[in-house]
Amino acid sequence: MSTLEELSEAVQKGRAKDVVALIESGLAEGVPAQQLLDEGLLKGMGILGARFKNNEVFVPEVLIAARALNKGTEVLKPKLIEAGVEARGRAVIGTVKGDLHDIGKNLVKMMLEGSGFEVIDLGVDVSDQKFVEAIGEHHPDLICLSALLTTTMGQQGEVVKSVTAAGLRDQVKILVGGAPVSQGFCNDIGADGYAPDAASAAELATSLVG
Ligand code: B1M
Repeated sequence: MSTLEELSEAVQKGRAKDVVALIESGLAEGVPAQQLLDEGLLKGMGILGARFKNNEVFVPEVLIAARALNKGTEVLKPKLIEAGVEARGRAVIGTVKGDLHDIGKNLVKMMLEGSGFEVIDLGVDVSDQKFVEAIGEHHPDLICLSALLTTTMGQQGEVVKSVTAAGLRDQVKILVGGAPVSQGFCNDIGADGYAPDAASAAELATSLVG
């Protein structure tokens, strides 16, 4: 079995120590960090996600796998982020209220940092009011909203409404993303931009702020 296959297996089994060890040995062998992320960590989570959908595995297994994946991305982070990038702006990021999924948000955060943004991470289950308060506190250029559930994506619209009601809409750009979100949805709720993945989110953030 190749390092990438072993890594995918280790994520599916939620073996955090193995995940970290395999990434370290993969990097030492010269496997690119992006390949370890895409073809190891995220591939493993994709396979587990399909099994989750088919009721072959349940929330505890997926949760343990997600923790292992997050440990792995911590090790990869310095390799994925280019050193010494000039500061571009400040972003506040969070997963919206009612939603606990943070893997995608963490990747977007990492790519933003890699593009020179200072990122304030509000975590998961963040209410529209918390985002409004964060604008007052941190004065960001951008607010980044992640949602993974069809039942929580509407919260992104609530954030846009609350930021507008607070009279702060012209001070920040609002960027949305997450598996059920689309460009059409972004237009409907009046956000400034939608990105399908973490790398495009960082590119879009740069162009919105620039
Ligand atoms: Co959840 N879950 N989950 N889950 N879970 C999904 C999302 C689901 C599709 C699984 C399924 O049924 N096939 C389904 C949603 C169905 C729907 O609404 N359409 C689902 C469900 C139903 C649930 C629960 C309701 C299950 C239950 O309890 N019965 C529950 C809800 C809990 C809650 O949030 N209130 C639940 C719970 C969980 C766990 C806690 C067990 C765990 C999360 C752990 C964690 O995040 N720390 C979990 C996981 C891991 C998943 C799957 C398997 C994987 C999600 C993931 O991390 N993908 C997922 C199925 C799947 O996707 N195959 C599933 C990898 C990640 C890198 O991708 O997050 O899409 P993603 O991020 C991408 C892009 O979307 C984009 O960039 C990222 C990287 O390129 N992106 C942005 C994300 N945010 C962005 C923001 C941007 C721009 C781009 O700009 C700001």
